[in-house]
Amino acid sequence: MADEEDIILADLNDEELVEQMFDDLYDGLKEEIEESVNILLERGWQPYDILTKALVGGMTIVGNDFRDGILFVPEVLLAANAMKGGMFILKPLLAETGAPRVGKMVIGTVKGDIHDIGKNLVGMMMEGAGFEVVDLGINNAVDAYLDAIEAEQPDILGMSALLTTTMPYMKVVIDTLVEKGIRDDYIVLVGGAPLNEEFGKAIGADAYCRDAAVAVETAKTFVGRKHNQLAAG
Ligand code: B1M
Repeated sequence: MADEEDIILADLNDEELVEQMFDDLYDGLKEEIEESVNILLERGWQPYDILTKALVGGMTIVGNDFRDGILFVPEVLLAANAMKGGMFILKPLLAETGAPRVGKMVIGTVKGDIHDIGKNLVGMMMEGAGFEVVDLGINNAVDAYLDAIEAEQPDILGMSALLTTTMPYMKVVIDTLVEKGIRDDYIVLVGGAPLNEEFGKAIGADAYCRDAAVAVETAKTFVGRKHNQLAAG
């Protein structure tokens, strides 16, 4: 059997290459991931398919082994870094639809939480769908969201949380919007692996988005509705 160094990525068929990408992501091999992304692009793969089938698919395996105590934080950081390398190549391609701006979103990961891969993916897909996206990064306290929505006047406020300990902070932000009497000025969308629809409803968000594709569809629906209401009013 060929050892790792003997593998020529371009010689693998699509299925083998995606399998190899799962392994390379697992091993945090950023350059190999970048090369494979470029190979799949050259073979005519859609950027969205590379993202979901190869990169997110590989990250799911990493996530499961992290959960089961097989991988630890340093390895997962390397895997995340490799994934970001791939996403960096895909980002301009996903955003390249040339669609007119359909709305604006401010998005950030909540206070205490430094997970940003899912949020970045949502931002990329939203940009690809024609939204203007203002990304606040990670670890955002309520004031960061308030300052950004005041300065940017977005249609949508998006929040991401990956920890069961940080997801309740979304309610702190929404409650503050209510206190200030500005809750209904924004469409509030929330997402992240530990959330669900029930949680979204319970904290007063407009919708919970299971993944980036759902986030785009939900955003379009709500922004369309808002524009119709404005036109009717
Ligand atoms: Co963390 N971590 N992590 N981690 N990490 C999880 C979340 C965990 C589930 C792993 C596990 O145990 N199985 C677990 C949480 C358990 C829990 O809360 N119940 C966990 C833990 C415990 C921790 C630490 C506490 C570990 C430690 O230090 N002991 C620590 C916390 C640090 C902190 O935040 N304060 C920690 C650290 C890290 C790393 C730094 C090593 C790294 C983050 C690197 C980075 O993001 N730059 C990391 C990673 C990578 C993960 C896993 C493995 C993968 C997350 C990911 O990127 N998924 C994760 C396991 C898992 O989720 N299975 C885990 C891929 C991404 C595309 O999916 O983020 O779900 P996701 O995003 C999706 C949807 O959720 C949705 O769309 C996205 C795209 O489809 N979505 C939105 C997300 N945000 C949205 C916002 C929206 C809409 C949709 O707004 C409109």
